[in-house]
Amino acid sequence: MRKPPDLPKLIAGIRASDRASLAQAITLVESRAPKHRAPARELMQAILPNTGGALRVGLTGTPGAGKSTFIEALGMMLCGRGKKVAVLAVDPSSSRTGGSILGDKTRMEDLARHENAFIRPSPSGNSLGGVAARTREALLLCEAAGYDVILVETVGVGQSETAVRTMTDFFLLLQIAGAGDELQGIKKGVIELADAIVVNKADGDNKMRAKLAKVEYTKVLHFLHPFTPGWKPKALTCSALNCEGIERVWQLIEGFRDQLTESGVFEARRREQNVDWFDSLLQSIVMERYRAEHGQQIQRMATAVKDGQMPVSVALDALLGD
Ligand SMILES: Nc1nc2c(ncn2[C@@H]2O[C@H](COP(=O)(O)OP(=O)(O)O)[C@@H](O)[C@H]2O)c(=O)[nH]1
Ligand SMILES: [Mg+2]
Repeated sequence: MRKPPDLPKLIAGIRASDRASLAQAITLVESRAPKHRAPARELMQAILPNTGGALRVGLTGTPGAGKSTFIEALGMMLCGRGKKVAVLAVDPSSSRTGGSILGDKTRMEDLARHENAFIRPSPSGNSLGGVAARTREALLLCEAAGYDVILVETVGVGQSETAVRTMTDFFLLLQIAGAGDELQGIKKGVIELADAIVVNKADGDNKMRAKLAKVEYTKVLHFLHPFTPGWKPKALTCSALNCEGIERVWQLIEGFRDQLTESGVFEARRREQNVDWFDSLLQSIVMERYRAEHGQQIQRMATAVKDGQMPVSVALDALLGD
């Protein structure tokens, strides 16, 4: 983005749901160039009244579980019903791998071409915090552009599931039936974040195993404390490849939204998520500034602590002193 953005035009374009304007706006908020910060802030302020209207769905699962295929199937189903679907990604490793979704566009060929769909690869960056912050802003921009459903995909690098959980309403874990031990290969704790576990590839020879896995997951979920107050996480099966069971997954998500809207949890959580976002940005910005100003002292204290010359409490006092 070389020329300064024409903000009024950009904002009008977003409100008119013009995809090129949306893409350009996301590029602006993803930019780390200092000269883009002020216009990016102005943009976010301007579109704020038009945000909040989408159902935000997080999706995680190990590579190969079928996330891209699932997004294509669900996305095409929703687009076929006249809904507008945006796909975003949180993948802090994508600067290395070249962007998971970008490569995946081949698996989402029909969706990528559909006029109701918008697909955006993960912003580059090596800090999860930065990637997540920019994805949140992209999400709000998609809402302002009139997208009804926003799917946020993550491959589960580091803490990225937690980051996606904190920016979405519904969190879906896509699994495949393993050989015997269903809990193998899943990072501990991810199940606890899920509102649903969907066992994919329930087709052909694999159908029976997928059904058994679903039974296992149902048992596991029964003993876990639900992440979303008042919601009992469910296990389902589907075949993203054959578009089977996708409708049931969507019904579950809509049922979730209706139930939680009724109980007030839906809105309450979004408000909390905003405060969490504010808190985590505040933390990282304050840290960044402090490090920029006091880098050398921090380094000295860290060395002293490392060499056992100073207790941590004393080093902190020396730094922050009072
Ligand atoms: N049999 C079968 N294969 C599937 C299904 N969903 C995805 N696959 C295949 O699994 C592989 C990985 O799928 P992909 O969507 O790229 O997984 P991702 O890495 O989680 O995004 C591809 O070869 C897909 O064709 C399914 O429902 N059934
Ligand atoms: Mg993929």
